[in-house]
Amino acid sequence: AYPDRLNAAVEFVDRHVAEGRGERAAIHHAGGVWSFAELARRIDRIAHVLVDEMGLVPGNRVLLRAANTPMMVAVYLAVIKAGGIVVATMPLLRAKELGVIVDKARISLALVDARLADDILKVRDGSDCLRAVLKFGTDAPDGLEALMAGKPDRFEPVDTAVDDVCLIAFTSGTTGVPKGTMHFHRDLLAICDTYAKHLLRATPDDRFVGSPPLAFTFGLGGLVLFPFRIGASTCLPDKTAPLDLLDAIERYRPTVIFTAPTAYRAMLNALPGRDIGSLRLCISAGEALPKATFDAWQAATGIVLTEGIGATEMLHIFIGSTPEDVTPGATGRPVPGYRAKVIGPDGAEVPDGTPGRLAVIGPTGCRYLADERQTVYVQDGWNVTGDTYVRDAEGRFWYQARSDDMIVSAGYNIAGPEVEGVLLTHPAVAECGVVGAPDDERGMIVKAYIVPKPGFAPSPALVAELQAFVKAEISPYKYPRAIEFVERLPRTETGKLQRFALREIASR
Ligand code: 3SK
Repeated sequence: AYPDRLNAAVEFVDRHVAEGRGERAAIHHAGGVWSFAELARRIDRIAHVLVDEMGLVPGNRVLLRAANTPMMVAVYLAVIKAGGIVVATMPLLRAKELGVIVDKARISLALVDARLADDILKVRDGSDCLRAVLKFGTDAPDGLEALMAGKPDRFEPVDTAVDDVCLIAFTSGTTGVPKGTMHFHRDLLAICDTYAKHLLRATPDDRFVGSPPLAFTFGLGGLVLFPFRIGASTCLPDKTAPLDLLDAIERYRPTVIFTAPTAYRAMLNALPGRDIGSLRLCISAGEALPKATFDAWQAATGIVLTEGIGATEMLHIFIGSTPEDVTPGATGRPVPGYRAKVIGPDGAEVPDGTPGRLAVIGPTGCRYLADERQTVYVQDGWNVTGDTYVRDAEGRFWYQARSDDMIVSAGYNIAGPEVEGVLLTHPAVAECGVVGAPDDERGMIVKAYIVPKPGFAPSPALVAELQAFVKAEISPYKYPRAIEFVERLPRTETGKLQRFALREIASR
């Protein structure tokens, strides 16, 4: 239970300063370290700029656009402290995509890293709601840093209600149609007091690092909210590609890492000679974790990867595991505070062992911004996800596929991710995506798109070898009847495989 009036920014930063922890490290970055006190001063000055110079009033929606930089953290929390609503956007988005978000969320103001300003300036010129764009990370006299210089160090937080919206997180999901999901001040605390408290069990001496963008709630939670809730620190290296993450681990000595299976696989290839001994907790989310990746990481590092499934709609992870309670291949159990069930097409719970749609209920939940998909996604308070799961008799949840990723071939139900998991254990396969391709005889056939590892040239012999490999590992009817070698796979800005894009290609 939280008080009725609460501003989340105060809980994540000011509380540490007020309780004597101001000098503790909050952010390690290429330029040094910001303490909680330093971060608080910056947040307050930015909040003054937002109100005094940009005319922010509580409830205004403010678009943010930056990579994972310390200033991105400061502007995020400043908007919330000033009673605004953050709409953080992925750095990779272009003007067309930003325009959709600006229009849908009725954005009034934007704070953007100067290096990423061009696209949003184009949007402002044609927008009927976006009235000001301010750049940061620049020496320009009209930039945010120059304006901050003349502002006081203290800003009185806006007296928000615990269930005022403070964040609209957009998800293009894996389907490509953006939806805005609204989250309250209390939701930001709730993910820390459920998932992070019970499954991460971090301490103030932990240091967090990872690759998900702060504009993705996976990154916001894992790299800002979870550490800051307990006065721990975060490391924000300039770059977060897998090899940069290895550099960051050697440089900052983090203890907790959040990233996706693809990044663990890429790090594994470059691991020999690197020192990642500071890590004690490795969290894999954003995509289902293939058992092959789990095994390879454990063999190479001795660390058990802990998996979680989350959703932008739920803000963060709602089923997960601890290193002590990992069953390889299973996602885990519902996070304390959440309940989960597997339902059939009629909405009724199916028996354990039967695949069905995953539904979840908890302290955070889906509230779409002006989107009729709300009634499909939320039924009787339960959030019905797009994932097919099986629950076992011990209450563990096992991922099968996105519900629309099940391939029905000659009457067999085949989960694309299962076939991907097998292919990934073959030495020639770096990445792969498995979808259904239309077929006159079987309705659908299993088709694999494969990025080969360096040194493995695509050839009919390699196709035959991979097919035989899958047949030997799992039921032969699941083997990919078609295999195509590609240079890269289509992924969302957050790195998720876009199987819908592969399906489109496969059906041409
Ligand atoms: O898996 C996801 O998509 C996700 C989304 C939001 C927050 C956390 C996670 C893992």
